[in-house]
Amino acid sequence: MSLGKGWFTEVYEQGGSAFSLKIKGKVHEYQSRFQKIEVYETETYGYLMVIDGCTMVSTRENFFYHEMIAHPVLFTHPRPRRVLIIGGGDCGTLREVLKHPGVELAQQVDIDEGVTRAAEQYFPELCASNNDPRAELYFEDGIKWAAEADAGFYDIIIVDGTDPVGPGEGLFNEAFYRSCVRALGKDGLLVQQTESPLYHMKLLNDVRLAMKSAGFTGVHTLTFPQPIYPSGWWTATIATRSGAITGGREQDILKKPFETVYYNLDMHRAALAQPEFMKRELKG
Ligand code: SPD
Repeated sequence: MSLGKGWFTEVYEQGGSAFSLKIKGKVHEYQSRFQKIEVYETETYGYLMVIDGCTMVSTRENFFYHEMIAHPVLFTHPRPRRVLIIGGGDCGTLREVLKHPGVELAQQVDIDEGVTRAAEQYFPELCASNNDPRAELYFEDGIKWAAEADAGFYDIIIVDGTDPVGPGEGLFNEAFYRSCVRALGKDGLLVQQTESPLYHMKLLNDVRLAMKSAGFTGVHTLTFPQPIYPSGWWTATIATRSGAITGGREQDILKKPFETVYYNLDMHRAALAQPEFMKRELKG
């Protein structure tokens, strides 16, 4: 059976697989200087943002990604106050970061203003904290931003980029991680979306080794469901400026003063657990 008109399909050629959503129609299309941004209204997933043909966020399930890229790392750092988000233009990660009352400053640096403008229109719930006095939004090159940041300024850097092609490519290499090591304080942590554990083991290992070579002392890859991305399963890799990554601040997770849909202490522990093939194959 072939799906055509009335469906959005992202084909993942290397995996020999595809993901489709039934759509009512395309409601937004914008070719920015960097990439093509589209938004579809779907039958059952609300709105769907697509960049250069790849699914980014849907109304129905973005909580998996945004909660899991933000809360595990924020609940691992002993006292996160200054957070830098590189990418993240749909503002969903920013909203999760600002749920933490101890955060004093959250800067979001995305190269493409077009992503944020589309999110404001079709995903206003993700942009709900954009006017929080602790939030600063910049539309600049995150690689340059990290390279020019004051040494030791940030507690946490979250790299919420696209796949490692196009504008996102430079966020996956040692030179970028070196800038991040410099920009982080002594307990500093970086977390980055690192693609699918089923399809992208080489990339995962390249990233982990590059993080170590750049000066991070420990790396840990966590996994979580991601229904709209290739394979339906995704990773984020946390890197630490000093020591190793152990569990989170468990008492604080239990008492978290905000609502989540997916994240809790059990999910934090589950995300840190490593399946056998990852124990065998992960390097770094
Ligand atoms: N295959 C798509 C990977 C995109 C990861 N970033 C998504 C942005 C959500 N804030």
